[in-house]
Amino acid sequence: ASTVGMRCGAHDGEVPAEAARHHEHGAPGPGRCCSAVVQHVAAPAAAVWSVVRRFDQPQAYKRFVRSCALLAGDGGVGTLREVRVVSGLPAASSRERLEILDDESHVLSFRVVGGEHRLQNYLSVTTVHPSPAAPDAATVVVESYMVDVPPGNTPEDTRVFVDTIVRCNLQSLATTAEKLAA
Ligand code: A9S
Repeated sequence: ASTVGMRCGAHDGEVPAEAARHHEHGAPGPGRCCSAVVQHVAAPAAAVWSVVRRFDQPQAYKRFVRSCALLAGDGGVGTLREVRVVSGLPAASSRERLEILDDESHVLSFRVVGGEHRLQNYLSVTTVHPSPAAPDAATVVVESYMVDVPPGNTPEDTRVFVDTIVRCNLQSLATTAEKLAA
């Protein structure tokens, strides 16, 4: 995985324009910061998307998730989930609402609406595309986010913390999808 540059949600030229659009959050407001991470996966985009799209099952690849319960909805837009987090993080739980689930363009977006943690107003966008180099066999995943900088932290601190979690999630997503497709 690589972390992508200064513009929020910038991409590296491998991402189709219609997907890149979803990552253009604009300049973060005061006290907000953003970034994006790119992950290459050695599995077809359909396999990767089948894992990403399950908003009810983040534990399928997110290692920091201990459990997940739906509070409202059935996995479509508007679904509310409560995620409980493994110990060792400065967090206990997170309440998250599904904002976009586009099975045609392979776009998923959720927003953090509550919970016991320090990432207020976290907004995440994930897109999944066939790799231009090997469209039938390989995939590029882009995940961008925007979040409030917690009191007492800098934007740089915040990006380092969140990029680390997102990079872990995407590496685990790659392993999961590669096993699925094998
Ligand atoms: O789950 C994601 O897609 C990405 C992140 C950065 C999740 C962060 C998190 O859920 C914790 C893992 C619990 C860490 C939230 C909202 C706050 C944290 O402190």
